Amino acid sequence: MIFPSLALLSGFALFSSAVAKNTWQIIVGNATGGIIFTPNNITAATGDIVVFTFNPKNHTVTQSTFNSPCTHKTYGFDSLFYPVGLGTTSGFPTFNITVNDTNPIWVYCRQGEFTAASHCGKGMVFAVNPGAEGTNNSFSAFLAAAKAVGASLASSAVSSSVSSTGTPTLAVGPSSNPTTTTKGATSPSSTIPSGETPSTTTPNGAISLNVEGSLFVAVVGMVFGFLA
Ligand SMILES: *[C@@H]1O[C@H](CO)[C@@H](O)[C@H](O)[C@H]1NC(C)=O
Ligand SMILES: *[C@@H]1O[C@H](CO)[C@@H](O)[C@H](O)[C@H]1NC(C)=O
Ligand SMILES: *[C@@H]1O[C@H](CO)[C@@H](O)[C@H](O)[C@H]1NC(C)=O
Ligand SMILES: *[C@@H]1O[C@H](CO)[C@@H](O)[C@H](O)[C@H]1NC(C)=O
Ligand SMILES: *[C@@H]1O[C@H](CO)[C@@H](O)[C@H](O)[C@H]1NC(C)=O
Ligand SMILES: *[C@@H]1O[C@H](CO)[C@@H](O)[C@H](O)[C@H]1NC(C)=O
Ligand SMILES: [Cu+2]
Repeated sequence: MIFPSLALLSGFALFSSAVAKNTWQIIVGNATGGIIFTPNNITAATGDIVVFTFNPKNHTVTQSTFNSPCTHKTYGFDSLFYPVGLGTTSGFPTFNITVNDTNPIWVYCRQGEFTAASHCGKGMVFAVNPGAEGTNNSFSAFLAAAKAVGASLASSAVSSSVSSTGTPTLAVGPSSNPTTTTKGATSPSSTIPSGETPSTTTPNGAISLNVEGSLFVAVVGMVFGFLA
């Protein structure tokens, strides 16, 4: 009997498509130490899986709320820190979330949280199912809210440095850092910039920018070195 078999097969096919899951690939950071999620927003269905792949630097994937874009949502997910050395080309660690409904999911990186070095404050945010462009919970509104947090942190860092007369102390290296907050499938590398830890942030936003600028030059040099 052929017909029952076909009916069974087509029934199975319908069932399969009903539960089919999409897997979304999100790059956290980039090869040159960028402070970025790529892509930074997706429209996903219930049951979809979002796979975050950690590129160089030392980022997290942490859930926030629209209204507090750079603060860990109570009971929200958090990947913890994944340090990946510059120049790493394989074996990147990953972190997955499952999309359980079609409500927006707001995400940020909490490196440098609550300081002028905040990655979130520099725009390192991501969203699943944000509102449409032009609505009050669009991705661009979320990004703007994150950057406003960053601007506020930078201006309070500058104003606090006005009253500071001491020389900024720069801790070198990750040796004093708690290991409990780091889950590294890739071993930490000495090429991770010291500016990636809260203890190394300077009280002056302008100094941070200069550090970033010279880091970028160094990184570009390294990348060309690797490619050459
Ligand atoms: C990495 O991201 C930064 C933004 O943080 C960007 O300026 C840079 O061009 C990116 N690098 C690559 C190789 O895409
Ligand atoms: C994340 O999802 C991908 C694709 O489904 C899978 O290959 C991988 O094992 C998952 N990783 C974890 C840590 O669950
Ligand atoms: C989806 O539900 C699972 C199981 O309850 C939970 O562990 C996970 O964090 C949820 N995903 C999100 C994005 O909240
Ligand atoms: C967006 O506006 C609606 C009313 O139009 C309101 O109920 C909702 O709370 C607002 N959402 C945000 C994130 O401001
Ligand atoms: C949201 O993602 C889409 C697709 O990657 C992109 O074209 C768009 O620029 C993103 N929106 C913002 C505000 O960055
Ligand atoms: C990654 O960043 C966290 C938070 O700033 C820090 O505690 C940890 O030591 C860093 N890891 C490395 C290897 O730099
Ligand atoms: Cu980050």
